[in-house]
Amino acid sequence: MGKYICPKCFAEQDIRDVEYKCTNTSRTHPCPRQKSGESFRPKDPKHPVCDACGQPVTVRVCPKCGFELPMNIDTADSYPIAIIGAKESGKSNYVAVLINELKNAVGRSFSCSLMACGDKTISRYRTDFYNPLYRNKTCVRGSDAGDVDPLIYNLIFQRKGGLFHKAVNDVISLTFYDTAGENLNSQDSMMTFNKYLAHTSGIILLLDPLQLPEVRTQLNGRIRLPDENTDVTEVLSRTIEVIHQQSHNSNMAKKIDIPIAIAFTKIDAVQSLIDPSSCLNNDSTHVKLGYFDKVDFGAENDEMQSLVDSWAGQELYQLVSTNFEHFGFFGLSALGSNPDINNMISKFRPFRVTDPFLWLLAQHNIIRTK
Ligand SMILES: Nc1nc2c(ncn2[C@@H]2O[C@H](COP(=O)(O)OP(=O)(O)OP(=O)(O)O)[C@@H](O)[C@H]2O)c(=O)[nH]1
Ligand SMILES: [Mg+2]
Ligand SMILES: [Zn+2]
Ligand SMILES: [Zn+2]
Repeated sequence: MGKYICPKCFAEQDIRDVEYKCTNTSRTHPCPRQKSGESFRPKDPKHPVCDACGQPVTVRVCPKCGFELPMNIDTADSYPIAIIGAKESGKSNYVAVLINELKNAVGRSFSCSLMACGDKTISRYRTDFYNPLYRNKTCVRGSDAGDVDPLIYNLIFQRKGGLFHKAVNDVISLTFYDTAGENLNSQDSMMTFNKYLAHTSGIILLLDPLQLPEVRTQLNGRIRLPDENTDVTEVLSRTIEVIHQQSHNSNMAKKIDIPIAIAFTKIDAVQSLIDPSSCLNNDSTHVKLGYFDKVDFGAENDEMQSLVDSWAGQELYQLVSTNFEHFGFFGLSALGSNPDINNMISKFRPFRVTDPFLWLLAQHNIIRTK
C-alpha cells in the first residue's frame, strides 16, 4: 500500500507524492491554474483543495509525466497487458474487437463489466477503433508511429456473497498498449517506446501467418496477400532481449515468468490450409461455459503448434519454450474475412478473439479454470 506504478511512464511512486489538477471552469470565477494546466501538490493531502482557487480537487496526475491517473490507482490490483506485433500484424483491429467482446459476451458470461477510465480512453476507443469497425464496416486504419497513450479500463467482477459474507466486487485495472508496428522495427526504438514490457502481467504477441513464406507460396494467387515485411520471429527475439535488459536480468539462462500468448491472427485467410475438422474453424467454448476450458485450450494450442511446425519448422517453438516459463499458442480472427481493396469487410465474423486474453486471466487465477 502507498505505492503505485504510473501506467504511462512506469515510474514507481509514493501515493503521497501524487499531484492534482484543478478542473474549476466556473464561468464567474474560473481557476487561474485552469489555463496553464499546471499540476500541484496540495497542502493537506487528506482534503485536497486547489492552492489557487480554493476549490476541492479530485483529478490526480503523475508527478513525473503528468498523465491523468485512474481514480482507483491506489486501490485496485493492476494488470497491464501488452499487445505487440510487427507492422500490419493486426494489432489495432484485434484491440477493437477484443474490447467490444469484453464489454458484451465476456461480461455476460463471467459476470463482469468493463468500464473505461477517463474520457480519453472513451473517446479514443470510439473514434479510432469502434466507429470504423462497428459503424462503417471498414478496417481500423494503420497506427501512427510515436508515443500513444494506453487505453485504460477497469474490469469489475461481481462476486456473489456467501451465507454470512457480503458480496464484494473485485476490481482489476487493465491497460492495453497498442503500439505501431514501426516502433518494433529496431532494438533502439523498442527500448524507448516499450518501456512497459518488463512491467506487464501478460503479453499477447500477434503474428501474421500471411508473412510465413510457406503460407504465401501455398496461398499464392488464391487470396490478396499483404506486402512482405518483418520476419515473424524477429519481433519475438527483440521482445525477449528487451525484457531481459529492462528487468536488469543479466542471467539470460533464467526463463521469463511473464505469461506470453503467441496468437496467430487472420486465421480466416488461411482456412483453406487447415483441416476441416480442426477446432480453429469454430469458436471456443470458454465464453459459453463461463470458465476457462482447459480441453478447448489444449486442442487450440496443439493444433496451432503443429500448424506452425509444418509452416515454419521448430524455430518459433524453440524460441518461446526456452525463454518463457508460461506460454500458449492461439489462432484467431478479428474480422472473419479478408477485407477488400477499399478496406470494407464483407462478412464480419470474429472468432477466438478473447482466448489469449482469457488464458492470461486464468494464469493469474482471476477467472476459474476447469
Ligand atoms: N483476413 C483478415 N485480415 C485482417 C484481419 N485483421 C487485420 N487484417 C488485415 O491486416 C491489416 C493490418 O491490420 P491492423 O490491425 O491495422 O494491424 P496493426 O498491427 O495495427 O498495424 P500497424 O498499426 O501499422 O502496426 C488490415 O488492414 C487488414 O487488411 C483479420 O482478422 N482477417
Ligand atoms: Mg495499429
Ligand atoms: Zn507517469
Ligand atoms: Zn483551482
